[in-house]
Amino acid sequence: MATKRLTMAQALIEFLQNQYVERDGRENPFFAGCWGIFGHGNVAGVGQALQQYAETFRYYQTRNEQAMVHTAAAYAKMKNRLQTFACTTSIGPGATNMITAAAGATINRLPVLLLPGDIFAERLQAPVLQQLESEHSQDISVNDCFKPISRYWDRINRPEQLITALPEAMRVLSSPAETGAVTLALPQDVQTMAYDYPVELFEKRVWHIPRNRPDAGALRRASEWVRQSRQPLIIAGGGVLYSEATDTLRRFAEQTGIPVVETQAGKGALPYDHPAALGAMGTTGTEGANVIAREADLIIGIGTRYSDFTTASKTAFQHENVRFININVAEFDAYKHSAIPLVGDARVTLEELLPLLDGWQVRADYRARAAEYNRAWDAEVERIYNLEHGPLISQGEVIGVVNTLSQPQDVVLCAAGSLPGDLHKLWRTRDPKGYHLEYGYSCMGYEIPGGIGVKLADPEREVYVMMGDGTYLMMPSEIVTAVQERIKITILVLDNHGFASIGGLSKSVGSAGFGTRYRYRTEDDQLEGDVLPIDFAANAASLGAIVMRARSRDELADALAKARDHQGGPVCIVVETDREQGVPDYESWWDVAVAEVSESESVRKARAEYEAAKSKERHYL
Ligand SMILES: Cc1ncc(C[n+]2csc(CCOP(=O)(O)OP(=O)(O)O)c2C)c(N)n1
Ligand SMILES: [Mg+2]
Repeated sequence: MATKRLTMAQALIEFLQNQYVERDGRENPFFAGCWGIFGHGNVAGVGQALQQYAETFRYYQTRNEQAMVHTAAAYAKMKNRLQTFACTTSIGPGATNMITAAAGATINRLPVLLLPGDIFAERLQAPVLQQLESEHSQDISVNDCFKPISRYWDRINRPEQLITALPEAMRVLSSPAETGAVTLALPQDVQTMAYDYPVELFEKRVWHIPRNRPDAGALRRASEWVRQSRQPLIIAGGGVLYSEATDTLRRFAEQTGIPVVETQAGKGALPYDHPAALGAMGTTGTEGANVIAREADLIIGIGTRYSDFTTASKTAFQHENVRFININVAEFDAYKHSAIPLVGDARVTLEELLPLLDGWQVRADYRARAAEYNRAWDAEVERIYNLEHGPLISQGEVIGVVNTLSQPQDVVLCAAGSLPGDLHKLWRTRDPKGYHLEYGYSCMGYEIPGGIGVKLADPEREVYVMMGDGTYLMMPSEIVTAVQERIKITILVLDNHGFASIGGLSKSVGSAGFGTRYRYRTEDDQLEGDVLPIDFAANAASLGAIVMRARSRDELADALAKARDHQGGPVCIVVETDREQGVPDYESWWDVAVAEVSESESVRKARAEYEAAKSKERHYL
């Protein structure tokens, strides 16, 4: 057997650069490179190897390990999971900094390969700098914290263990059903150990991404349920986009007349102006989506995991005999709500279901009702886009200006705060990849690193990163990365002096917005003094971004035009918005548990309202 003598780290990088994926005849390398920060736990092992392979496997520097995992996940999302990055760190804090974003990747079902350095396998040196010791075992390090958030986890204690670990890592990363964060913990001494690896390990390997087909019996039963239904509704989730099933979905909706609503991850499945498009579903949904969902007797969930925002905390579907058909690559999701599980790829499953529905469609008045809701919703969007609110501009107007001045293929990106709900309702999507919300983990700080990932994945598109002031403060540091890599993203910071979203939530649970404003501490010990003097524009400028401030719609339009012309680095536009001018809710609810006992009258009142609303929650058995 021919062998090649390499360190474990060299073997790892040589393997990674030879992994490819193929779907529908299109093939590409699975890894676009490696992000990292070096410390003693990886500099001599993985660091040395990355230097050795630098010409064929690009290394990117991040400022914060959490950020680079967001970047990798956003990149993978934009690439419909067909390409991602590896991420290398030192041991200890460098490693655990990745945990938050790794959980985000796994929740959002996005592949990322994590390569945290680990404590010496040899152990003699213990406790090495940054080692958390355990009194009960020498077989534990902080990297064990990755276990519950990884879809595959391994520790490479001997160099030859790579030979069996790497194919498993690739199997999981490239599996549409299994994918998420994959962690290979790499003890710093083992990274540097040489071994005679079989040369086959380094040959080009293509992982074929399957389009699995559902069970024929389940398909037949599903088609019978559709034919029996009077008011069916399709919920399009992220799986529709990952499967590139949007054209098929459109044909399906047009032939059957079944209206379509969208989750955060599924927004863009149909263009906003398609007559079957009822827009956002659930807690942050449109009126049409939520009224039709309430009455629907059959829900066809496609590529959705039915988060509480989609089901309005299990209050969205109120028809006495509502039934579910779920199309999902993951059995786990397909079985939710006692559905007929169509375990399979969204595109081929819709292709197989459609002929079974030949000659059937919804009643004409139901089709017309959906089209009417689509038109009415667009009028509502138009109203909010043009509020002319003053003296400070409203968030809805900012969304309107950005949407109006962006091109159909441009990407809006967001993750946390009040913007995700408003964007879900208001953004007019014209392209399946034009709307990028990280709303599985809704992780503050995702936005700037996420924007970098999207731009790297598709440099032809303009990327609009929309974020609140709170989330900006979590991770502004990646502006430096965008400067370093000359990555053009347009960052819009909507400054409303703290957490408008959670402040509003706090009021709704009777707690008056406690602790959610960015204000000085007062003499009577309240965080209710003057507004904190944070200069976001100066902050962004200090990190190297081109900055502009906008106080009105005209100034914002002007700034966006200038931003479009600028190339080769990040632009940051800071807009002060009116915290109190929110976008309404439409026929929906979200379960946030309210204190059962309290001395506060407002909390007791909120609790009473809460119990009334909660009574509508249902099991779907
Ligand atoms: C890492 C993280 N911590 C906490 C939260 C909970 N949270 C959700 S929104 C929010 C406030 C966001 O503030 P900002 O970015 O200013 O947006 P706004 O609410 O003002 O629109 C918080 C604290 C979160 N989503 N992520
Ligand atoms: Mg804010």
